[in-house]
Amino acid sequence: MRQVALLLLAIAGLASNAAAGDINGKVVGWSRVFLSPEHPGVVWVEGLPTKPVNKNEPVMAQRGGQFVPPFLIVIAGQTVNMPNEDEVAHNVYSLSAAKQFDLGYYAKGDLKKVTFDRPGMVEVLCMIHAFMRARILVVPNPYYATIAVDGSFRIRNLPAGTFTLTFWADGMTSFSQPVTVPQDAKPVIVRVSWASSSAGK
Ligand SMILES: [Cu+2]
Repeated sequence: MRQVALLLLAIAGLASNAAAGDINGKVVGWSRVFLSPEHPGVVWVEGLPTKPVNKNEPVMAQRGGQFVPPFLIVIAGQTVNMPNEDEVAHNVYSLSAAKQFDLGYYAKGDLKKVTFDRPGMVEVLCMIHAFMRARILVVPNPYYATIAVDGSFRIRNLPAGTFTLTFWADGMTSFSQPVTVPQDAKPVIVRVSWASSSAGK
């Protein structure tokens, strides 16, 4: 267990030409160990009403004995296409609290779909190939962003109000921080003092 100190600095609406309600933020203290293009951190907003379901259907394929991509972010209510593009059969399932499913045995060319209704992390596994694993992060609404390697992120077009930002990165314990989006789009700086988060799940 590694203790990692975190300093979060979130700056809302700093850029003068930003649309009212954009959040420009920066997480300070997450090293590149936790933030990389392949394994981005994610930040999302809680406390907003759910928008109409996003009808886009992202894809997580089985290809070359792996799930591709191995990490996918979806919005609650979205349906993910899970085609088998391999010559061999797979049996895709999850036991995660946010979504339990078992797609059964399916062969090359088959397409199965899973709808993710509840926010949370879903671990996707194959019953036939223990080395196959992937994760799907279900965020509550479209107000989310990936966190760049330098810690920066932007969430656009939020309504005014006070919300909770939740931060997640692979290997880090997620944490939350309130943020207020002003009516008048004046710059707002939100600082969080050093906090500790343990590496692990
Ligand atoms: Cu498999």
